[in-house]
Amino acid sequence: MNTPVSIHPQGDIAIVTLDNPPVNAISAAVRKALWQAVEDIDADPTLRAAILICQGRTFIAGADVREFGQTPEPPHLPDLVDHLEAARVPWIAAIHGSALGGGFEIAMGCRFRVAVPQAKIGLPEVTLGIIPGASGTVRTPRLAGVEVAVDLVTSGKPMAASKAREAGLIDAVIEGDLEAGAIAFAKAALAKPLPAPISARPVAKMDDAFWEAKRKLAAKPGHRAPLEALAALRRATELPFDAAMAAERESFLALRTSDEAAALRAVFFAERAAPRPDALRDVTPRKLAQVGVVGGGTMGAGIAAALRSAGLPVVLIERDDHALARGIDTLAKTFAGAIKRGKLTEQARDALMEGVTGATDYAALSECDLVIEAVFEELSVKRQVFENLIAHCRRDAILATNTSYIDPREIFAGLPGAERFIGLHFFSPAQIMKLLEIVPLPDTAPDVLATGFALAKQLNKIPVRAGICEGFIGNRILKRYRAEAETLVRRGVPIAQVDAAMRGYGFRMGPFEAQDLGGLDIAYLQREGARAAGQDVPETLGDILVGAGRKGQKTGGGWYDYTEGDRTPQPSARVAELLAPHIAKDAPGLEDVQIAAQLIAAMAAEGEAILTEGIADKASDIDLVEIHGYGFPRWKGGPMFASGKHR
Ligand code: 3H9
Repeated sequence: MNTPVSIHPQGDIAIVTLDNPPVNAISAAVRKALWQAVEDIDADPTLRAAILICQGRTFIAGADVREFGQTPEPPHLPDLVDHLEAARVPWIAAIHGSALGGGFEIAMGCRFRVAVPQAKIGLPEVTLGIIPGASGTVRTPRLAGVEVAVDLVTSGKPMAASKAREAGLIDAVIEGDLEAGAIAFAKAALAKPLPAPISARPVAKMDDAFWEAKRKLAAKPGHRAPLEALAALRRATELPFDAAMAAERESFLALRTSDEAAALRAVFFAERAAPRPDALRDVTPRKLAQVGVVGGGTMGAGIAAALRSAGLPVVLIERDDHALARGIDTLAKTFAGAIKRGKLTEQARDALMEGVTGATDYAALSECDLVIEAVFEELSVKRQVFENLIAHCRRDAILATNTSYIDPREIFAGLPGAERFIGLHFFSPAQIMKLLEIVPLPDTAPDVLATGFALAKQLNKIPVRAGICEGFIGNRILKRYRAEAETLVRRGVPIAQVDAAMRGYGFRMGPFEAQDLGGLDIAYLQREGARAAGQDVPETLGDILVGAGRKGQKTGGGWYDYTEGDRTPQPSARVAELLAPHIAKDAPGLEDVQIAAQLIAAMAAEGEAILTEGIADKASDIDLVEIHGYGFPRWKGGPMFASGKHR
C-alpha cells in the first residue's frame, strides 16, 4: 500500500520523509501514517532520534483545507502533536519551504526545529477564518513568549527563518544540505540533556492593558477569527495546558463551520484557480525579457515599479525631458516609500533604478517584448501613442493599454497586428494593488492572453479576464454600487450612515468617503463625456456637488467638509442644503445591516449581469476583483459569495 510517510534509518537516527504533493498538507492519511511512524520508531531500540523532513517544494503547509467541510477523522491533529512530543525519541523538524498552520504545530510537537535560510514559519489560520486548532495558540507562547505568539497568530503573516530563529521559534538555521545539517544537529543535541517538551514549559501571564492593546490592533469589523485567536492566546496564559487545549479545540471547531471560514476558504481556492483559466491550459506564454511603459505619471511609474520589482528591465517613455524627469522622480519616490516601510534596502533600490532606461524617443522601445501604455485617459492621446508604437516596436511585440474606461477596440481600431493587442488594467498604486484585469480584444492571440496571465504571476498579482464593456468588471460594479448608495441618500438615509454601515460591514471606507478621497470629478467628467456623445445620463447627486465646486478632499469638500490638513469627514450643512430638494422627507429609517445588504445586493446583481454577458468567466473572479481592487472585506468572500451567487 502507498503510504505518504517512509522511514530510513541512518545509524541511530531515523529519517522520516513525508511525501504528499503538492504541499504536504496533513490529510487524514498523513495523520495516520505519522502516528504509525512514531510507534514504529519508538519500538526500535536501535533508534535514538527522528528527523521529519518533506519531499517536494515545501515542509507541511498545514491541515488539508479541502477536508474542512467534512467530519474530522481520527487521529486528530492535536493528538498527533501530543503523540510526537511524548515519543520515546526526540523528533527534529527539518523545514524547507513553509511550515504553516498545522505544519508548524507538528514542528512544535517535535523537540527541535531547524530550517533552511529561505524557509518561512507561520500560523496563517486567521486568514482562513479559523484559529490554530492543534496547539498553535497554546504551545507558541510557551515556545517563544506571548508577544511573538500574539503577532504570529493574530496577523497570520509568515516569518522568515532568520527572524524565527531570533524569536526562538526555531533552534537553528541550516546552510547547505538540510538533511545532512539536521543529522549533525541531532547528533550534537543527543550529546546534551534534552530541553523540556514545549507543553511542560512555563508561560508568562500578561495584564489587562496588554490584552486590551492587542485587541485594538487585531479587531476588524465583522472578522471574528483574529479576536477569537487572541482570546485563545489569553486563555493559554491563564489556564493549565490541557484546559487551554480543550478550549482552543472548541473554538477552532466552531469557527471551522462559520460563514467567515467558508468565505475565506472560497477566496483561497479562487486565488489559486485564477492564474490558470481552462481556456489557456495548453497555451505557452511568450517570454518577456524587456518591457516598455509609456507614461510616467502615478500609474505608469507604479507599473514600472511593479515590473522592476519582478526583475524585468524597463524602458520608460515620456513625451519630453521635463515629463521624463518627473516620471523617473515619481518612480524613485515609489521605491522610497518601500524603503520607508522597511520593504526595500537602499542598495536594492539602486539596483532597481539601474534597470530603468528613460527615453523620450520611441526608438528606445525597439527591443521590448511588451509595451504597456499608461497615458492620459483620452482616446486621441492613446491612439497617437499606439501609432508611435506600431512605427517603432518589433512586429511581434505585445502592445497593451491600461485604459480603465475606453473601449480598447476603439483604441486599436485600424492598427496593424490585431493579434498582439490586449488590455492590461492595473489598479493604483500599481506597485501595491494585487488586481490585474486582463482584457482580450476579439483578435488577441491565445499566447498573448496567456502572456498577460504569466506576467500577472511574475508580478505577484491576481489576474482576472474581463470582457469589453464600460468599466470592465470592477469599475462597472463600482458605478452600480455608487448609484445604489445615492439611491439610499435620495430615500433619506444620511450620507454618514451609509458610510458607517459599509465600514461596519468591513470596508475601510464607505462609498462617499472613498469618492471624497479619490475626487468626484473623474466620474463626473465621464458622465459629461457620455452626455456630450448623446447618451441619456440622468443627473446624479455627485453632479450637483461638482457643479457647486465640491470635488472632494482636494477642494476642501465633497460629500463632507474637511478642515485644512485634516482628512476627517465632517457632515456638511452646505451639502444638506444643495441636496435637500432631491431627498425624500419623512422616509422610514434603515438599519446599518439593511443598508449594507442593499448595497451588496446591488453589486451582486451587476455581477450576475456581467456573468450573463460573458464579461467575467466565473462568479469567483468577480469576487477577486472586488477584494483585490476595491477593498471588499476578504472575510465576506466578495459580493457574489456574500449573496449566495457563488458557483
Ligand atoms: C491549519 O493548518 C489548521 C490547523 O491549525 C489545525 C487543524 C486541526 N490544504 O499556493 P500554491 C494546494 S489551516 C490543501 O499555488 P505555492 C493549493 O490549492 C491551514 N491544499 O503553491 C494548490 O492546489 P492546486 C494553514 C492546499 O508554492 C497547491 O496546493 N495553512 C493547501 O505558491 C499549490 O498551492 C495555510 O493556510 C492546504 N493547506 O505556495 C497554508 N495549501 O495546484 C496555505 C496549498 O490544485 N498554503 N494547497 O491549485 C500556502 O500558503 C501556499 O500553498 C504555500 C505554497 C506557501 C504553502
